[in-house]
Amino acid sequence: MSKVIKNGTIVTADRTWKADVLIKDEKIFAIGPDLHADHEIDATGCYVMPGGIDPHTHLEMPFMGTYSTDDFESGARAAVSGGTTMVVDFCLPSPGQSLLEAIQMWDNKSTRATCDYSFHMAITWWSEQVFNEMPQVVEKGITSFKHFMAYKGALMVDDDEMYASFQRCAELGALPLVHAENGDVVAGLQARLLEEGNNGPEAHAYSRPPEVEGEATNRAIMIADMAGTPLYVVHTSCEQAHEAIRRARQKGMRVFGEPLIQHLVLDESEYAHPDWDHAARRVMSPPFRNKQHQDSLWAGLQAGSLQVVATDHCAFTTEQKRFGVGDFTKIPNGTGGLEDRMPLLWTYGVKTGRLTMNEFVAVTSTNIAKILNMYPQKGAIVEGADADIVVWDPEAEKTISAKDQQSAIDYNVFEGIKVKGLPKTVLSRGEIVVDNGKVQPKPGHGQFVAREPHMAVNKALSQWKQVTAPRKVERTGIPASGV
Ligand code: DUC
Ligand code: ZN
Ligand code: ZN
Ligand code: ZN
Repeated sequence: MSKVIKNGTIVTADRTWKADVLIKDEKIFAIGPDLHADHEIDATGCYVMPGGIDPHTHLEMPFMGTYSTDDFESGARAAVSGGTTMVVDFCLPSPGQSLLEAIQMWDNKSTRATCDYSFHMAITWWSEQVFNEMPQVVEKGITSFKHFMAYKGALMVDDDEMYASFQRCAELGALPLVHAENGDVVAGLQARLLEEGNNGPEAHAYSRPPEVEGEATNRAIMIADMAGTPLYVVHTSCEQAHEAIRRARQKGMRVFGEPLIQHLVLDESEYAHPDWDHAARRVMSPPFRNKQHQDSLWAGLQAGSLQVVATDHCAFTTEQKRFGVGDFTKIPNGTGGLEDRMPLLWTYGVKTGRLTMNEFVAVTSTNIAKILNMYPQKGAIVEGADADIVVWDPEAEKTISAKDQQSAIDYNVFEGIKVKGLPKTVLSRGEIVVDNGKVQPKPGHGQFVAREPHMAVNKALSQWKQVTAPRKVERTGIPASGV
């Protein structure tokens, strides 16, 4: 059945114009005046934009002795209800586990997704096996590899391993990603804070100051430069990290930075809240920062030195957060945001005049589609693109509340915030998944999006070389214990 979105104003990353959009067989078939189809969607007074892409989610992920509560079903429902039509989730092998086996697990988890999805692969350990599996991962359409510079003793990779993996990425045309925090310093600060009797959620923020992020971001950028590869820095939360990215870009390096909506909207005062649960629910890494850091992130989005707004959606219930009563290092790290990213960014970005509507589309969809090499299948309103479209009502308002959210957790870190600008109708590959503000989940409709590698720097693949004495890695099973 063909569909047409009529009477709206199309907003893309590069232009704004009035036209109808005709959809056939999951794709955009035509764009122009006066189009007709079997089913008409009225977009009078609305903007018609590429569906959002959230390139940073952790759905049903084994982490810190538990699993994040939103899975691909509730997570994708939350995504579409907020205008996001694609997520890129982190496939996370436990140290010692085969990358291909981990993909199998993520394939099984994602079968009930309502919207399309792709994966990044996490490099949580380094060995000849990992080295040899990386090309096979790329062949499966997973062309980005995440490295944790924090979570020492669990997910963290050392510099020699990171350098070796970055070189491997360079020759495969894959994009390395980093979680940039100095894990050694964080571990030291955590131990000292606990020794001094600081065991509450506020100590989480003290243990991860902006300096640990700035240092690690600089280090990752320099290592990427020496390995000859671009770099994508996830959850850039502070001026120190932003400054490193700006400087690298000015030198001609392809380094990308990704602020989260949480860091743009919420600040460190949340951790001083007298209610333990309130503060613990907001524990994530990196932690929320002060106003100066927020201003830096907004400036980066405006100036183009930061390119993408994501969520790092990793949702834990209050009960799970309470694993850390008496020891903040055991509070599962993570917050939600999938559902609220686009309305919040519209409210705090477009409505305040910080971002144009076209910039809004760029940072919520188009830029990451280009960075991850899936443009214009995703992130575009052009003939032939997937019909992932949000009809956005700039006049619709709501107050964010856990009681009407799709996420499976029992609270919302944005509770009580008023947003103006909401999705009215959302299409995922031509299927209506939000109809007049009502979510119509289609579990299983979502498909895996395979991505091509970028042009490889060096097609002649290298041979395995041991970097230093092999790290002792024991199969820990799933979930990764102690992580
Ligand atoms: N940070 C979080 O807060 N949660 C998941 C992983 C991460 O790096
Ligand atoms: Zn007509
Ligand atoms: Zn991270
Ligand atoms: Zn993350």
